[in-house]
Amino acid sequence: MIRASVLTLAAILLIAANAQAETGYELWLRYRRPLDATLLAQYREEIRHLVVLGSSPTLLAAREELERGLTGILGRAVGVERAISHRGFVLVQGSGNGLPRDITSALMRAGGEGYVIRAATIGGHRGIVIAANSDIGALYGSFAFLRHLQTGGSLVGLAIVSAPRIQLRMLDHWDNLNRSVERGYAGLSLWEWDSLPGRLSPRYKDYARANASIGINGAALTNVNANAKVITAEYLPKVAAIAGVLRPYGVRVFLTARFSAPIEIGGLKTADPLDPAVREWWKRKIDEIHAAIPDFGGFVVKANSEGQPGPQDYGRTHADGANMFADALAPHGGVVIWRAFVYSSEVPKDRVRQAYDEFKPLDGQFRDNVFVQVKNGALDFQPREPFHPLFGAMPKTPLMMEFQLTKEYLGQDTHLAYLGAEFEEVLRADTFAKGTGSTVARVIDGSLHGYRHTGIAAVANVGTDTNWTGSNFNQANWYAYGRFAWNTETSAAAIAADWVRQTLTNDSAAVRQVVHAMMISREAVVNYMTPLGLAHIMATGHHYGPAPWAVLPRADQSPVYFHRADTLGLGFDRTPTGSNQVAQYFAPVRDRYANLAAVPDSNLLWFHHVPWDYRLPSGRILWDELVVRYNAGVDSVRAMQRVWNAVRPSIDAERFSEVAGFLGIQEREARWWRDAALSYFQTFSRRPIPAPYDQPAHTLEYYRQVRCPANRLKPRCETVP
Ligand code: BDP
Repeated sequence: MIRASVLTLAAILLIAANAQAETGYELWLRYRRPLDATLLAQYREEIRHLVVLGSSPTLLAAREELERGLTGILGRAVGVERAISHRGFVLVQGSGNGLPRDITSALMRAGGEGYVIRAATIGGHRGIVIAANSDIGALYGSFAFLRHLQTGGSLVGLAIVSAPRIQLRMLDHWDNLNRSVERGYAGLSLWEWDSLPGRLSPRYKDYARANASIGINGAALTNVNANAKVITAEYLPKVAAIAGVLRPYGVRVFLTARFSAPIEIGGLKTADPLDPAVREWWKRKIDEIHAAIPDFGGFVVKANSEGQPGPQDYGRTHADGANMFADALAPHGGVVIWRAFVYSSEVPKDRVRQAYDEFKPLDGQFRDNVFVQVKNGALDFQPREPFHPLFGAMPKTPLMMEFQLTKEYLGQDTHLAYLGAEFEEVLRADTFAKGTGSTVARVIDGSLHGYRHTGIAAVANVGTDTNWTGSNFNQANWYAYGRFAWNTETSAAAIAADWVRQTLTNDSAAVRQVVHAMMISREAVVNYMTPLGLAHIMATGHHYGPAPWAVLPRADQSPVYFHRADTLGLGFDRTPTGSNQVAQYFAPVRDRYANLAAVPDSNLLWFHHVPWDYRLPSGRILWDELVVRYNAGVDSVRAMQRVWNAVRPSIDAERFSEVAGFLGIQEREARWWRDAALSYFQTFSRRPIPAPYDQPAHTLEYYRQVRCPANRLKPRCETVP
């Protein structure tokens, strides 16, 4: 009896020691021992000591990460040695010096930032080589090796070569200097401006590690709705301190430039980009920034959009504005990232036409070090949009992609929506700019038009929440973005599987199920929020929850402007009989979108105003199809809940219950979306919700009264049914 309880106690202590609390803070860099005993035995056999050749800060970072990672994965310390002396080495170096010929020739395919990971015999000893043509490549290779182990990869015949397809892989923070985050749902801004540069939060380094582990190499620290203060002498030392922590991890710092800064902080009377005094002011300012941050990446600029100042205030073009910055940044090797998200103060006939109409004519007028950054769709980060027509339309201007990780319109912190599926859909879309195969991926990786430089960006979803991203599953979007930025041709499902293995569990059956749930999650959100090509029917301001009925003072901010429901039908006519926005696409995309019989269901109401009784390829009329889709969205969330419950034995208690709680909210809110939207659209269609589908739980009036607090930090809507 006594013996049994001693044993039980010992067992409990052992379990407790193994099961570290899973707060989510470690992200995908958890480095737990593999579940599979054979694999663990192989790793222990083949990995015995670490040899890192070189002592740059970047190689020290690689060594530190490998020590940490290998210790965790092997469950024992790994010796660090100066040279290979026996079998089981892991050799890391940022050059091909002294390596076997198969490795040096593989390095020719690795480029400046890529890496080679290979099983090798050196000096008669067997081991593994992680080599690159630069120290940062060696760091990326070290992370890739750890990922290989974390995802259960074998060491037998190991031979990996990898290089990024896109040069600049950015994370854009929309962080304000008061530490609030525009569209942030994960706590405060990571940047602790008040205590910088004196105190460096340990988070800065962990943030840099996470980015480097997925290949992100640039971070714009501040909001596109910029504050000129960040480039004053008061703030530059603070920025420099952050840059100092990120530098060894290959992450260069960028800032957002407020176009009117010469007036606001420079005492000038104008910010006219052709005014010599203004140009001189920016030149000096940029020299000053570079003196503080020698590898400063450049500026991200939002101009003449949503009330932000810009060159058009002085009768100048976007090119005039961008080129002014470009000229001042060029001597330092900096770039200007000029955003194409322009949303003017005049109400246009069709808001989604604007970026193309303003930017396309400027192709060829930008300096060499200018990027134009284009959102994935022409409206604004909706659950689904057709790809932006500017992709393919500016062969002489390097276009950067801008995705949004923070899920402003996809349920924010609470709803599970894996964006890998969206990245894949957009990147694989064919623009037909140069015939078949002119994918968006090939536009931004530069191979279609021979761009002189290439880039991709995503609006970050990180903050001070312990788990970084508000919910554990939102981490997957940060991760997937980095992996797609490195390799645009990768698959969302493969990335999801890696993330689950690194982050949640290595149990193969559970991995399959969770990946399935992730892969249906984005379509679920599309279905219960904006099926069949609907868009922007979210509540005003915070964009959380449904308000298709909302009419705002400005037409093109109103849901009714976007869905155009009337007694005849639903949807925005963008064909030649309407705004003719379809003309911005190349043939045959344009013809397909313009043709009601050919347009994909997923974009139907984006391009057409469709009669309620129009029959879809499913055989159902529009109204019935809408009912089916809204219900499919709810059903998918329930399916995700079932998956989550089924994998419970494989998931730690902390994260299991966090996710289960959020899925509960999501299920309730999916029904809220469905019932609110259908009861509203029903006032136009005047058709019944067919059996066997649920009737709305409440009256339309009830849904119209539901309020969410305007400034949601961790908001919950009042009376969600
Ligand atoms: C919209 C956001 C707004 C941003 C804007 C932008 O609602 O907060 O400032 O995009 O991208 O999605 O500039």
